[in-house]
Amino acid sequence: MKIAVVGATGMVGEVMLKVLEERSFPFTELILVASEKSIGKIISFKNKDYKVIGLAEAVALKPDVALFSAGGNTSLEWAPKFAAVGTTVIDNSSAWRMDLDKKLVVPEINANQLTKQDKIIANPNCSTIQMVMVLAPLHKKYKIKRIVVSTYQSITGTGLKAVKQLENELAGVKGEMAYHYPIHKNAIPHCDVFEENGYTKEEMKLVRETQKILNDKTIAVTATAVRIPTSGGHSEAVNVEFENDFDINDVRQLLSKTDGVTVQDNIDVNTYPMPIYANGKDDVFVGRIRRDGSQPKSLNLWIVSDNLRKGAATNTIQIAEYLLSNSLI
Ligand code: 11C
Repeated sequence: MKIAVVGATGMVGEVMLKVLEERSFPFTELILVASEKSIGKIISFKNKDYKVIGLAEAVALKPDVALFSAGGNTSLEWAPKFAAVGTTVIDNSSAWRMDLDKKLVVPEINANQLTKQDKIIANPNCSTIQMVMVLAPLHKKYKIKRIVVSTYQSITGTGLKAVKQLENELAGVKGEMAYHYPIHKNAIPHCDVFEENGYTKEEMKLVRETQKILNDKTIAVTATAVRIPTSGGHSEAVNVEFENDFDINDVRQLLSKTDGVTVQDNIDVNTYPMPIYANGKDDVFVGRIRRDGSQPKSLNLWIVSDNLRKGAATNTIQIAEYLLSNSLI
């Protein structure tokens, strides 16, 4: 079992290595891959040093599975080359998510669709993963009609350049900007690029990916994605309207029994999810669970998760674990 991590020097790549180690993912060979400028770097994993190699060299080694987090363009060019030598690619970028032939997988929800023929598998966007983890069981029971979501996204979702921007601002140092504006003491309603319809690509991922993962194009979704100066996780205020009415205690009970979801909801003692709690954890946290009094059959939720873990690295590795335990690789 040879495993490659493509984008091993990036923020998600680093967390992938941590998660592989924590979960004792069973491999015989670890291949660390990055772009030209990082080739030759040494990365330590379980007290052993590994030299980072380039993409062409990695393809020639024919890994059984490659965990990609190296950006959309790298995925578009290189995932097919790995697939052609028999590697199963699990890709974190947005490159393949909406491709009709590719599966978009959150293991707790739809890993059962996977087959041996799936050589490029897409990992959803972080803000989508945490939302559908909570909404999938509710959709099954009450059928969702419409979702209104506003996100409060961590700078770590943008990458190292954004983390550096905030550090520079805090230190009062001028430096390279990841955003058009300062992020310290700010909230920027602009995640990823704008599309022609006036929404950002991040907002449209919440629309399109949710429908694909929940396998229901009738679900109406509208989103506003905002960047805030936090690390540790993305937060989301979610309003959901259902076809069928619910009992609020049943909703709480259902969510507390859902694998990968932790209910943190006790306003009497000020308990609710926050990025400082989610940071470094694999679960998705949900709280502020309450009926929307302004219209029937509607619910308000507050959902928080570590965007680099369940939103990226952990979900990818869970897909690999599923493939392995079902003899699909
Ligand atoms: C963000 N969600 O927080 C993004 C990061 O489509 O995989 C991941 C981008 C993606 O900005």
